Amino acid sequence: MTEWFTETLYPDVGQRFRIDRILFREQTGLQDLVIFESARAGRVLALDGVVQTTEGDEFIYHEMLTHVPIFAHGAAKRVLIIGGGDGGMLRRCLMHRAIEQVTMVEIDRGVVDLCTAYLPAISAGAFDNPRTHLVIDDGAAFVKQADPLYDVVIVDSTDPQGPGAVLFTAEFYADCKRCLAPGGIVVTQNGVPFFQPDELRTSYDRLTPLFADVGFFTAAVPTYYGGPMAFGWATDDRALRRLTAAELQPRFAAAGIETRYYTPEVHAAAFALPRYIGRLID
Ligand code: AG3
Repeated sequence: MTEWFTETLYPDVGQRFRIDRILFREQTGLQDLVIFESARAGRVLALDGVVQTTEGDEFIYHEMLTHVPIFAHGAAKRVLIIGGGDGGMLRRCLMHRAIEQVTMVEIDRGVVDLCTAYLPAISAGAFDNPRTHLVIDDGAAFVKQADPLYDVVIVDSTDPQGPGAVLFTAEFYADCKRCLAPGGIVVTQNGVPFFQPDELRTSYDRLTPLFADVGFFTAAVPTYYGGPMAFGWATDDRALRRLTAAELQPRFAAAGIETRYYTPEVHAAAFALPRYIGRLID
């Protein structure tokens, strides 16, 4: 009998994966976690019925939420990741040799432990890096008391349901802003606008009173299906969003980082929004 994982993110449409092998399934105390093997996407992590990451396409999501703000900033030394339990974001940040410390605040230790055990290719040793500072805590509580020393804050959240909902509130965004060093940038996972238009609008409305420049960039991640995913961009430095591929190219070359999705051209182009997405925030 063929077994399927059917995603339950939307009430009326969904994607499914054939499960070739279940590697792990458990209630972590906070979330329902499953890791399974699929022919098309490799190993898949789902939380509460929603695909969070797959070996097959994690590079698109993780490269875009790290290299875009880090290269745009140009001199980032400290990065804060909220969430990101699989370690894919952490690994990409650590590729930047100029970054001195990456603090990652994950609410669910179970996710970190199980991903290290069953999805080791995603973190690839990042949790053992001496520049990694792993904190198991509620990200919303952490940003309330953290010092303002981060050049880039990356919100690698689930959708705004369950424990991740607080990471989309105005209060949380204000606290993120407070954690930024001058010239800092906040980036967020902001859903797939074709299916989740309200998520984009709500985040835009909550971020704009706080920052001089708020926008979105996109990338199509196949297993977050439904067209491009939107990533929120918030900073007080308006110039950072306008960097051209030619300006980014020397930074990328100097970093010597190998990528599979990110290029300076993709970076600059990612801020061009398809009309149906741009209209959501007009
Ligand atoms: N967090 C983003 C999952 C979003 C899925 N949502 C969706 N398809 N609308 C992933 C964590 C990976 N580090």
